[in-house]
Amino acid sequence: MKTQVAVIGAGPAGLLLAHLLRAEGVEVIVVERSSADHVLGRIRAGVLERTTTDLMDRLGLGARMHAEGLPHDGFHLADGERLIRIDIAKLTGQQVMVYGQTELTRDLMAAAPERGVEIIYEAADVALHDVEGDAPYVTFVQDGQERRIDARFIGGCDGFHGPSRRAIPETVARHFERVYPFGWLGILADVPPCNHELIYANHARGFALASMRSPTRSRYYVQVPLDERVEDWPDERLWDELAIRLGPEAAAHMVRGPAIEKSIAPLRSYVFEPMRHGSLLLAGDSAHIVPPTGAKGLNLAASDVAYLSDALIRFFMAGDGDGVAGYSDKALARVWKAERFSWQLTRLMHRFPENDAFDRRMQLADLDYIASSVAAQTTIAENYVGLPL
Ligand code: RFL
Ligand code: PHB
Repeated sequence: MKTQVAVIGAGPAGLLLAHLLRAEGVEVIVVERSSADHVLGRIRAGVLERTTTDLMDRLGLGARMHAEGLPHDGFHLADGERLIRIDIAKLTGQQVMVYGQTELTRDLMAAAPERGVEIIYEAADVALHDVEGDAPYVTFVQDGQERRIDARFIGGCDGFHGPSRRAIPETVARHFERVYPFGWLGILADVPPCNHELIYANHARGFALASMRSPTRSRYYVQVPLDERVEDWPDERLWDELAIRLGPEAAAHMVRGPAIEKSIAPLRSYVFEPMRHGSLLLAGDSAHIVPPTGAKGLNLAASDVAYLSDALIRFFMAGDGDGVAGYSDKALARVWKAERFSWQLTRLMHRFPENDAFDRRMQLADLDYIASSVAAQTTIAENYVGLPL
C-alpha cells in the first residue's frame, strides 16, 4: 500500500489527525493493533477543553457532542470539609465540556468510512522502518499476512506503550519522568452525580474525584497505594471511602450503585523529546503522559494534532516544510505547561507517603489561599480550560 501519511494508533490522537488531514485532501491510512470494540471499551478521559471541541466542530463532527455533552462553568476543589468553587466561566469567559473519550472516539470512528479515512484494525507486529529518510514505511501482519505501507511521513499516535517512540534512537532521545507512589481507582456507575460539577478533594486519607459522563452516569476516583488491587475494593468499601473523602456536602447527595467498570491507573508525568525525528512525528500519549489530575491528557493529544495537521497540510499543499521542522518545539512548549499544571495540581491534592504534618498544613494553607484569592483562582481556571494554541 502507498499513502502520504501512515498513522499508527486509532486512539483520539490518531483518529483526529487522520480526519484533519483527510479533510484537506491528504491521503492517510491508520493502523491499529486492537479491535474497534477494544478501543471503545477503554474508559478514560471525561473533560474536553475548547481546543478539543473546536477541532470536532472544524471537522463538522461536533453535533452529538453539543447535544449530549455537558458544558461546565466551573468545578470545585475540596479540603475534606468545604467546597471551593473555581468559576471558570467568570474567570476566563470559557467553559469545559464533559463528554467521554469513548464518545468522542465513537464519533470519529463512525465518520471514518464516509470521509474516506481508512483504518486497519487488529494489525499485529506493527513496525516502523527508515524513519530518518523521506521514504519511511510501516510493516504489520493482518490476517496472518505480512503487509507494508509506504508513506512520506509516519504519525506516531500509538500511546505510551506503542512502538513509535522506540523507533527514535536513544542517541537523540531525552526522557523526563516522575512516577507517583499511588494510582487512581476509578468506578463507573449508572447513578446521578453527587454534584452538577466536578469535585477534586484533598482529604487527610487521600485524594478523591467526583466526575460524571451524563446526568445519569457517574465517574468517581480515589487515590490508592500502588500495591492495591481492584479486588481489595468491593463497591461498598469504595462508596464509603468516597463519602468520607469528598466531604459532607457531596456525601449527602451521593447515590450509590453497582460498578459497571472498575480499574486502577498508575500516575505518571513523562515527556519525550524530540517529538519529531526525520519523517516520524509523535503526538499524544506516545510522547508524553500527565497525571489525570488536570484533565489534560486527551486535550494535549488534541493540541499536538492541531499543530501537526497544520504542519503536514502546509507541507503537502504548499510544499513548505517549515511547519514540520518546527513541530516538536511548538508542541513541546505547550506540553511542558500542561505538565507543570498537572504536576502542581497532583502535588496539591494528593497524600504522599513521605508527607508529614508540615506538608499537610502547607496543602491546607494553599487551598485556603486559593479559596480567598481571585488571582489564585484565575491561574487555576486559565490552565484548566486550556492555554491558547
Ligand atoms: P491512546 O488513547 O492510548 O491511543 C493509542 C492507540 O494506539 C494503539 N496502539 C497501537 N497501534 C498499532 N500498533 C501498536 N503496536 C500499538 N500500540 C498501541 C492503542 O491500541 C490505542 O488505540 O493515546 P492517544 O490517542 O494519544 O490519546 C491519549 C488519551 O487517551 C489520554 O491522554 C487520556 O485518556 C488521559 N486521560 C484524560 N485526559 C483528559 O484530557 N481529560 C481527562 O479527564 C482524562 N482522564 C485520562 C483520564 C487517562 C486515564 N487513564 C486510564 C490513563 C482518566 C484516566 C483514568
Ligand atoms: C473523568 O471524568 O474521568 C475525569 C475527569 C477529570 C479528571 C480526570 C478524569 O481530571
